[in-house]
Amino acid sequence: MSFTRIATACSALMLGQGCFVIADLNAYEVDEGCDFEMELQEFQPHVEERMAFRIVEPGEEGQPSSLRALAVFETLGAPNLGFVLPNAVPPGRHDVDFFADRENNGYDDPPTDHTWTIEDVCADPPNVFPHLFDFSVLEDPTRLDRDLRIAFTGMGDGMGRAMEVRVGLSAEGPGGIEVERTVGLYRISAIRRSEFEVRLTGILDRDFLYVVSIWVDLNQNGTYDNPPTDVSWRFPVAGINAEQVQFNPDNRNDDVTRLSGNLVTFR
Ligand SMILES: [Ca+2]
Ligand SMILES: [Ca+2]
Repeated sequence: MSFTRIATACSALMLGQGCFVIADLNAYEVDEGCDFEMELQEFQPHVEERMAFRIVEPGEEGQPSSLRALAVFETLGAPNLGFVLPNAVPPGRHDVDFFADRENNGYDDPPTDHTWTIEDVCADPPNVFPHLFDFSVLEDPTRLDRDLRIAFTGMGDGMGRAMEVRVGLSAEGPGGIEVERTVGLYRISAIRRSEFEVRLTGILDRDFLYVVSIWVDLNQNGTYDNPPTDVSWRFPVAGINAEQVQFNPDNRNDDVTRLSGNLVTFR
């Protein structure tokens, strides 16, 4: 079954009990922390590279920092772009450590990778950041005990299209699942294979329930459009099971989402 047929089928089900409309990710209520708002400028050297952004809580003296949220761009895809992770920064001072993974082999100290830190991300958002050659050695943060690993198959209909995976920490509220905090974003600028894996390391706790939203920019306009123009899915994942998630659009009967607005925007 194609992406489009899945979306149409589930849209019809929305009238009944099979699907439900999700909360607007851009409309999270922000607690004492803030949205993580980042704006990159003139990142031409890294358009074809993987980039990772870690929101970290600095440790007490001599202690390592702790990872609180993670955004990965596989690849960056554009020299000028902004993104917002709704309510991703918890209360208290948090920094963002980010790097361009120049050999696609994970973090290396500069100048092998290009690496930067912005302190206190909630102080003056958005964090507008022109490309600089003033690099910081990044600390390896303490992580939570679970990765999110999604094995994608049957993604041939999305070939060449951008795809996003969003991960929210969920709390159950009246009327069903309610997403409260963004802990992960994984963006693929163009799907290259029908089978691949997405992995966000150390952002989940085994004892919590999360909500994963996935969308594919089927019409390639760089903007999220409600199904069936684009396709999107949403499903809960328990932290304990987060390292063995299987995703094949032909085999799933998840709730089709109607996200509103993009987390990532190109300038
Ligand atoms: Ca590297
Ligand atoms: Ca679109």
